[in-house]
This record gives sequence, C-alpha cells and structure tokens, in this order.
Amino acid sequence: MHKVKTNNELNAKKIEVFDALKKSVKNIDSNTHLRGESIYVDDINIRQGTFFAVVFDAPVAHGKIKSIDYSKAEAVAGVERIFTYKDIPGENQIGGILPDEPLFAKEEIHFWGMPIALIVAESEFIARKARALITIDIEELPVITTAKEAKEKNSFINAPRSFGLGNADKAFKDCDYVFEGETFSNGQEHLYIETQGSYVEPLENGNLKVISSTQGPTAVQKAISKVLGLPMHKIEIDVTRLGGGFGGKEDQANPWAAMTALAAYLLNQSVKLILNRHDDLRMTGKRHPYESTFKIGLTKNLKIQAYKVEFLQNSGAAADLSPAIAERTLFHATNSYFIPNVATTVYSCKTNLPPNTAFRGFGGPQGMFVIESAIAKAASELGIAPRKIQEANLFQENDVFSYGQIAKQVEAKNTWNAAKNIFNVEALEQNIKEFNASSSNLKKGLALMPITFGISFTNTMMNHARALVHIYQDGSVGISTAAVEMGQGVNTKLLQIAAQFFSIHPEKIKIESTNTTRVANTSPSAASSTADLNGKALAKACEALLSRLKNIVTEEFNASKETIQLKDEFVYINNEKTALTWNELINKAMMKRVALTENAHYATPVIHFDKTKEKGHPFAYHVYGTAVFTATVDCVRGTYEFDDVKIVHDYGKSMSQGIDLGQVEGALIQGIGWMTMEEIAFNKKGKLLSNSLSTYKVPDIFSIPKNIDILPLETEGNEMAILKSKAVGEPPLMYGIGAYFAIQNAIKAFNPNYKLKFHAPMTPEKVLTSLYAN
Ligand code: LUZ
Ligand code: MOS
Repeated sequence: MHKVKTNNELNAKKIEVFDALKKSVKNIDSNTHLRGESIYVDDINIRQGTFFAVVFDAPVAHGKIKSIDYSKAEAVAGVERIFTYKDIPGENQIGGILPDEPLFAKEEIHFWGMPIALIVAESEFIARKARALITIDIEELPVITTAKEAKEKNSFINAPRSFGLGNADKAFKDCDYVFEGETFSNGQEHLYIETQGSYVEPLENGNLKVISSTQGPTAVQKAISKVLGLPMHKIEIDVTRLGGGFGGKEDQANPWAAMTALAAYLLNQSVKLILNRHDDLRMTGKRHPYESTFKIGLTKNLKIQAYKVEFLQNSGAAADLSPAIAERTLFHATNSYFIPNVATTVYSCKTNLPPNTAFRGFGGPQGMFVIESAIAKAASELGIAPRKIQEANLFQENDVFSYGQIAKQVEAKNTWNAAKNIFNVEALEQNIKEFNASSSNLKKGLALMPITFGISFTNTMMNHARALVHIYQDGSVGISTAAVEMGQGVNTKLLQIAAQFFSIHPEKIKIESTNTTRVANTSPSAASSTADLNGKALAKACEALLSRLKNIVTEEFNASKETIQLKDEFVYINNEKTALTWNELINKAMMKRVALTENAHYATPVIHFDKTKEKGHPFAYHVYGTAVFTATVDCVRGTYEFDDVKIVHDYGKSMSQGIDLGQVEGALIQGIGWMTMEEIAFNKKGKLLSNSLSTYKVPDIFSIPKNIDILPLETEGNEMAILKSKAVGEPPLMYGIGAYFAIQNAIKAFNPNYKLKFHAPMTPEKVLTSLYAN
C-alpha cells in the first residue's frame, strides 16, 4: 500500500488523513487466503463416484447444424453419457431479461463457443479426450462481429432507448462552438482467477444441492428450475466465496450450473464442471464494446449547452444483461457534468459474439468515455486544456440529471477542487510543459478524470435484501445474508456491522455461506450495492434482537429501555457498567424463551423510475471523485508509464478503510487496463484470437502507476449508505479513463499533426502509429 501524505504536508482543511493502518479492519478471509486454505468450488470435497463434465461448443460463429456424430466420443471408455438439448426435461432457455438464449444449441449456432452438449465421464481428462472425437457438420451463415454492421442489418436485441433533457437539437443552434466525432471502446475480459464452475449433488426425492461460483445464487436457482422443470424449493444453491466475479458471474454462472444440474439430476449422481481457462475465455461474454457518435455544443465561456450521442452497444448473440447495461450507459452519459440539453440513444446490437454481460461499471464506463472524448476533442479544437471545460461544467447542488433525479449532497466540485489544490495541478502542468520543452524522446501528458456514479440497481425492484441472524445460546452469532463474498470484503463489513450493533468481539460472529435455503429470492451481489442492501438488512435484524434483549434487562433491573446500552459484552445502565455480561443476558433470554433469531428485510426507500417517461429518482445516492494522471510516453518505442495517479475519492464515512482503499486501487488498475492494454480481438469469422494469457495482456506489477495517492474527501456520508459508508466497488474503475487522455496529451506534445482518435484501448502499437501520423 502506498503511503498517504499527512494532513500538514497536504495543507488542506477538508481532507482527513487516510490512516489506513490505524482504523483498518483486517479482511476476515486474509488468513485462509494467505495459507491457501480458502475453499472455492474446485476445492470442495466431492462425493464418491462423482462424474466430471466438459462442454462441447460451436466451432463457428453462425450456422445451421446439419449433423453431429457423437458415436466415437460415446465409445471412449469412461464416458458415462453425453447430454444435449434433447435431454432437457424443462425449457431449453436461460435468458434472464429476454427469453432468447438456449442452454444448448438446437438447430442454429449464434456464436463461436456456444454450448452444444455436455460430456460426462469418470474424469475430466476422459471427457476432454472424448470431446475431441465429436464431429459436426455445419452450414455456415454470414457472421456479424461489430455493432455497426449489426445496425446496418437491423439486427437488434430490443428497441433502442433514449433519454432527453431540454432540447439538444435546438440548443446547438445557439452554441458558439459545435464539434462532432466518433469513439470506440473495446470489450474487456473479466479474468476472475477462479473460472466458472459448479458442483451438483442429488439429494433424496429428486432434490439438488448446488455449489456454484456465482454472484447471483437466486439467478442460478431460477435457471436450473426452468431447465429441469422443477419448483425452486427443490434446488438449494450454496456459495462460500468466489475467486473474483467483476460482473462475469452475475448472470453467466447460470449455464454451467444448469448443465451440471441437468446431468446430476438425470444420472442421480454428483457431477462437477469447472471450465478451464481456454474454455472460459472462449465461451463466456465480456464487457460490451461500444461504437458511438457524439455532437457537443459549447458557449464562449466553455459551458456545455448541448450534447447528443448515439451509442451502439455490441451485445453479442443474446440479450443476457445487455438492456440493463445499455440503460446504465444512458444514466452515466454526462458523467460529472451538468448539461441543460441532452439527447442520448442506445442501440443494443445483436452480433455473433458470445453474449456480452455485466462488467464492473455496467455500461457506465462506456458512456463516460464518450463524453470525455467529446470534451477532449472540443478542447483540442479550441487550443485549451480539457480541464478548463471539465471544470466549467461540474455538477452542482440541485442540478438535474438527464433522467430527472435532482442532485443532492454533490461532491463533484469538492473532489475536483481538493484534487486540483492538494495535488497542485497548475504546478504539475507547468512542470510537464518544461519537461516536454527540454525532452525530445520522452513526453509527458496530464489528464484529470472526475467521476459520478449512481448507486442502486437501475431496476428498482432489485434493490432489496434480507438477513437471518441467530444468536446461539452460548452467545456466539451466525449471520446469513444474500451477500456473496468475491474478494471485495463484504463479509468483513457485515461482521463489523454486527460487532458494532451488539458490541461483541468479532470472534463471536460467523458469516455463513450464501445459501438460498436460508435467504431466498436474492438479488445478485452487484451494482456496488451489496454491502448497503445486505448491511442495512443486517442492521435491522440486529436492532430487533437488541430491542428484545433490552426488554429482558428492563425487567431485571427495573430500568427504562432508553437508558440501557450494550458495550464490550457488558450491559450498561445510564452509562454505568452492570455485572451482567452478554453471555449471561443470552442465557436469560433462553430461560425466558425469548426468540434469539431474527430475519429482517430491507428495501431501498425513495427510489423509483418510470420507463415510459425515462424519468425518476433511480439512485439512492451518487459517489464522486477526481483523479489526476501523469503519463510518460517513450516516443521511440510507443511504450508508456504512469508516473502518478492522484485521487480524491468520496468514501462517505468509510467503515473499513483498508478494504475500501483496496477496492479503489483494484478498480483503478482494472480501468487503466481496459483503457490501455487489454485488447480483445475477434477475427472476421467471430473467432476469439485473444484466447489465452499470452495474447491478452492485463496489468501486472510492472505496469501499474509508479505512485498512487488516494485521499478521502471528508464528507457527512449519506443516510442511504450503510453506516454512511458509501459504495466503493465500481465507481473508481472509471478513474482509469484518465489514462487514455494522459497518454493522448503526451502524444500531442510530440506530434503536432496528430489528429485525436478515440479508439480504446490505447495500446503501445496505437501510440507508436499516432506519434508518427500526419
Ligand atoms: N447489475 C444489475 C448491475 O442487474 N443492475 C444494475 O443496475 C447494475 N449496476 C451495476 C452493476 N451491476
Ligand atoms: Mo456487477 S457489473 O455484477 O456489479
């Protein structure tokens, strides 16, 4: 962890020192992680006789299946059975938002890697060997790989969506400057360390127990229920933790669990399916690539008066979560800027790529890249620094978002000004100018990146959670919620909440696995909202239990309830310690037959959205921040480094500063990776070329910024955030967009003829050609 400068050094009133070490709570998973003892799907004890499965998938991106010959594969010793769509007792359908995605291809193939069959054998090795012996005859059909081609051919997932504010077309006429341009941002591979997988055990009476690496246990349960034609109560999903999700397991854990369940159900034997890295990369969807066109209009004093944009989302071959992701692109299309006249439209374009899916930011980053490109273009044409335009248009209290929500507790300017002053951006800019004047082969570039991200599932009905709390008679506590631990530290935060409410030692508290039998009808752990939703439910359960415990004290001591407090495992009355301990109190509750279990439900208040008008108040609150990037480009090689990334981030009142700092650092690096080096490549026939870690480069220890400073903005926090600690999972990813523009500014310093291109990622190859382009 990088050392954070002290208050005095920074000389800033509003910024409190991020004293990570003093206040930090250790992630409760750190011990087992460090020892390699943490349990993932591939680590669980399997039942004797368990079969192993491998998926047979389409070797072309679009076509009609004429025939498949499984006979040689079936003849391999140790192959138990091969399952296809014909074996499905329920529906061959796993679409979550739209019913447009078969589990197994029937007659048509829609993407390269589309599952066709499941080979089940005594070992994975045998199943793989058998897979290689399957022959398939396909009549190939034309393949669409880009959103633009799809739009030309009218190939869409659903109807386009548009948000509007004011009258953009009219407002352009009154603008002093109008600029237009186009952008492309590529997809991104989730690269969770733990690949997709599931293990299913049949229980008695045709019931199933499913261990799945999923962010959405209920989504998995529903998918299996539909495919097997079984009621949901026959299917129990259990999740201990994931080795990363990043959105890739919000919906896309479903097919693997459904296939495994199908085989286990029909064979009445346990089956395990773990995708290897190649299979996972080929068969699963990624972040959506976007092709977009923008038009931006400004006044002489740099106020953005009008903004119009058309987003073409490359959705892939089925809806998956694309419509919801497209919606979030519209929500974040103006990033941190108030623009009075906005017209945004998004098309979900159906192509022959694997169905693209949720990825940290969920369409927000794609929208924000376009407005930042538009500002960069305007600034370049006007011969000024982009930050002048950015600064002139930041959101202020009571400004309205294009979707109708009025901005409250806005920290856009506060984080901007704090970053600008503390990090002394003007001096930085001057230093860079001087450096560039005296250096011929190395050039530096500066970029500021403000972020504004709305917290809540944009689909209002998903914003709910439950917590089930047992206080056992020995005083220990067990907690079940819908939260899935995927490395983000949510279990640690939940434990802190219970420890704080009960005022008991953290060792007395256990966070149980996420299980649909204990907590039903869960929303996925997603949208940065997991700690808020589940934490609020947990707080409610703890409060209800505390109230019952205080009733007991009232009876014992003849004290009024308001005077009673639990502190450090003792009962206090009027701030005076009594002899009654937590454990004795629990014992009394047992004797008095008081319920020591509580199940609480939380649904975010206030939020609503009317899709017929595209207006409402969809977010509980917004998270703000500003990043300052400095990049150095090697103008001989086209390589680059980030000297510094300095961030002022709005954590609200952080509960776990170590965990939150880790989330900001991780998201930042993931965002930089998306913008600079992670280059997904499909060929024209729809085959994934970047199909391994030798051809798909993610940030490593050598490519991260040389220095990262992340300072918290001291704010009141927000009542809608759990213990006023704001959501932190996704917002900081979008700081990474600054990386693109810092590099671009360095290129401009080297090559005055360079015409700005907005085509991410900014790989060293692109840098090199841009440096020498005329
Ligand atoms: N998932 C989802 C999300 O279903 N709805 C959302 O609004 C969302 N936002 C961010 C990440 N995942
Ligand atoms: Mo997500 S992109 O599963 O929060």
